[in-house]
Amino acid sequence: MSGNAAAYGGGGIHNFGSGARLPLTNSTVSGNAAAYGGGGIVNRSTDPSLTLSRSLVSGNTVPTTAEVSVTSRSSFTATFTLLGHKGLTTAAALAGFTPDPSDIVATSDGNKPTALTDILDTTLRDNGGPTLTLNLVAGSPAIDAAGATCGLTTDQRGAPRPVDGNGVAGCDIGAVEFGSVPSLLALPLPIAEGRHVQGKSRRVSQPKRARNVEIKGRCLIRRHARKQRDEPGKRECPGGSRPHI
Ligand SMILES: [Ca+2]
Repeated sequence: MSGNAAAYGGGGIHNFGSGARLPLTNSTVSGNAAAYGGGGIVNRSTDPSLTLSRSLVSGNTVPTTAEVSVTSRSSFTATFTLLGHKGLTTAAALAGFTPDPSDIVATSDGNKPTALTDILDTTLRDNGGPTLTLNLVAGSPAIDAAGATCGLTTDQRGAPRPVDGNGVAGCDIGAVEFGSVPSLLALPLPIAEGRHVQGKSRRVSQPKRARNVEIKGRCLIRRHARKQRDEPGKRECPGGSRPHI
């Protein structure tokens, strides 16, 4: 999730109100902006629930409150998630919740202060796969930090995960498995007279012409569906000529 802007709060995600249930797993939220709270994520009002797992939320901007903003009556948890960067204090990155011990808090006073550019490449690029992605960079604390058994076999690009990125095999935090290469099956293939739909191809059918319609010269002849083919039909010609039976 990147490049979005909100006139109020929640530049990337605004999870609002009773019944809002958002589990966000192995996702990257970066490069979003909001005018008020939650440059990356806001979770607010009564009884919304947002569960972050193995996700990366860093590099989102907001002039007030925090990059991730959670109000008191909402439910919010984050595990194996990377939050913030060294350019922010924890207070400027997180508001309304306490990070889990499994989280990486990359803020200046967090448990692993790290510059934003040492966490990920902040430019959406073609890193393989069907969509642009925000890749990690070498040495990122997100590499191999989501646990050895993340329950996934591929990343957003269709590249295998987990792969070893730092000597200790494990899934990476976020949408991209660093150093992994998408298989050819995950690449969009140009299909003649077809349309690519999320990694699969689907033939686009031609418009069907009604069986009781015939084109004669420049005129369209419509027959009643129950009438025989050789009976006269309603003739419609271009140029405003009056149809006749
Ligand atoms: Ca890895």
